[in-house]
Parts: sequence; structure tokens; C-alpha cells
Amino acid sequence: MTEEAPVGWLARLRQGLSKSSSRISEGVTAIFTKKKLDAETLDELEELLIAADLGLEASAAVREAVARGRFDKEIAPEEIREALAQEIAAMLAPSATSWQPEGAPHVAMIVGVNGNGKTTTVGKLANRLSREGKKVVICAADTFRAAAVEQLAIWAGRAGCTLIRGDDKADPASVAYKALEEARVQGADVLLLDTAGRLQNQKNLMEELAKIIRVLRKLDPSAPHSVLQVLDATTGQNAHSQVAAFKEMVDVTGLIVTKLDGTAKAGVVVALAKKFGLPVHAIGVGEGVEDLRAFDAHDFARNLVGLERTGAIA
Ligand SMILES: Nc1nc2c(ncn2[C@@H]2O[C@H](COP(=O)(O)OP(=O)(O)OP(=O)(O)O)[C@@H](O)[C@H]2O)c(=O)[nH]1
Ligand SMILES: [Mg+2]
Repeated sequence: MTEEAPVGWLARLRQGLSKSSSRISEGVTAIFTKKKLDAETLDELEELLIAADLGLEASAAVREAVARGRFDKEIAPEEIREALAQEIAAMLAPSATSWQPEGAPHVAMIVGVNGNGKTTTVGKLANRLSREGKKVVICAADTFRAAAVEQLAIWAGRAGCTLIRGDDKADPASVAYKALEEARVQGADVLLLDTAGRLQNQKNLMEELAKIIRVLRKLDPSAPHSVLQVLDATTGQNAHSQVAAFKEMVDVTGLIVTKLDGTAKAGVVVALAKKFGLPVHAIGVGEGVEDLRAFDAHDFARNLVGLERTGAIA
């Protein structure tokens, strides 16, 4: 995905993060208007960050960084927001790595808990990559849910790319195999594999994902080249246990966080980045094709605390 971020995207990002940013921004104003930065106000600030789901560790680190050089001084809420944005951006910067599918066909498995936005993300990625001139094949390796295939067919149609699907209740691994063969025949750049989010239990899901990988490796021992885990930001701290669970099943190479528009808990991205050290490749702020973009630490941090890119208050 490219890094270009037109004004339209920044407006979407701001709008998408508005629930989270108004909580943080109003909280900062309430805490700091005509008050000194002391232990008490810092406690309140830390609580505010924890409430926005930044997590204990990140909240404590941000608190400390904000206090540095400012302790016991009267400080305006705007200055606090600026300091917050700076510290959060610095914390996020190492994780903000855009996803660059290299080697053709690059095989990317999209995994995650059911309902997190995997199928939608596959559709959005397919559209974006197609528009960049890349040839994309989509594989409906979620044969568990018939509706998922129909959903993918619509996205594939929009993106103008081939969808490989199996018969109803076909073995997902065999569909994945067929899709990789087809991707090779077509000389595709990227194969996106949409997987099921729910099987009866974690063991079944693990076996299914492992089998898909085993079968893909018969054709290409280096596949899959990316395993992207999709997380739903509205689940807040639950996202942590989801990453831990999937990391046990597959070698997750990066995260995509969706539904940031539906929550005041967008701070979870900060907590996830700090805890797992996995790249956050992209974020989703809506259901439309334009609503998924590469994750930019600076833009995200400023919009999270209610500041625009230019520095003006949003
Ligand atoms: N508001 C919002 N909705 C989203 C976003 N991403 C996905 N959705 C919606 O979330 C719902 C579930 O998305 P899916 O893509 O079907 O999720 P999934 O992970 O494929 O679900 P299963 O196939 O059941 O495991 C759909 O209604 C999507 O439109 C987002 O960034 N913002
Ligand atoms: Mg799905």
C-alpha cells in the first residue's frame, strides 16, 4: 500500500477517531484548565489514557514523558494535547510500517476472530492493490460461511480481480491450493486468502490454518509471505488476548485494526503496538473501500488526541 494520504483520508481519519479524540480532548481540558501539572493532575491524565484503552504500560510511559520538564508548571490543555500527540506518535512510529507485498505471487493470509472485518479488509486491500496496478487474486478460504463467499464476490467484482471459491463446505486448504495455482497461471502479484474466524474451537481453527499453510507450501515452500491479523478496535483490551491466541496458531507478521470509527477505545492501537512489537500495517475507519489506509503514527496520534495535522485544534 502506498503512503499517500489525501485530504479526504485525513478527514475520514479525524471523523473516524472522533469518539476517541473527544473523550481524550475533553478530559484534558477538564483536568488542566488553570491547573498545574502536579502528581494529582498527572494521575487524572493517566486514568484518562487508561480509559481510552492505551493500556497500563503505555499510559504510564506517556504520563512520564509528558511530565518531563513540565512538572509543577501551569500548563494549557493545548500544550498537553501537543505533548500527548508527540509522545504517542514516538511510541507508535516503530510499529507503523506499511505493508509491501513483495515477490510474485505474494501470498497473504488474512486471519482473525469472526466478525473482526477480515472479508471487508480483503476487499479493501484488493481494491487498493488493483488501483496501484497490481494483479490480485482473492481466495475464499472461508468455506465455513456461505455468505462470506458472496460478500467476497461483490468485493472482487468491484476490484476487477479473480475470486477462487470452492464448492459449498469444500476443504479450505484445497481451495487455497487451487487459488495459488490460478495466481501463478495469471502471473498475479498478490494472492489474498480470506480465512474463517470461527470454528468450533481454537484447536479446529488451528488445524485448519495449519493445513492451509501446509498445502500452500507444496506449491511454494516460502508461503505464506504475510499473515495479517485483523482486529476489531471496539473489542478494546480483548484484542490483546486475540493476538496472543493467534500468535500461538500461526506466525502473525502484522496487524490491521478495523472499526476505529465505532469506538472511544482507539487507544488500543497504542497498547497493541507497545505490547506485541508487531507492525500495524493499516487501520480501518469505516465500511467503505476508501476507509482503510496505511497506518501513519503522526496522523493517528494527532487525531487521537483531537489535533489536526497542522497543529490547529480539531
Ligand atoms: N464501522 C466499520 N465497520 C467495519 C469496518 N471493517 C469492517 N466493518 C464491518 O464489520 C462487519 C463484519 O465484517 P466482515 O468483513 O464480514 O468480518 P469477518 O472477520 O470477515 O467476519 P467472519 O467472516 O464472520 O469471521 C461488516 O458489517 C463490515 O462492514 C470498519 O473499519 N468500520
Ligand atoms: Mg469473513
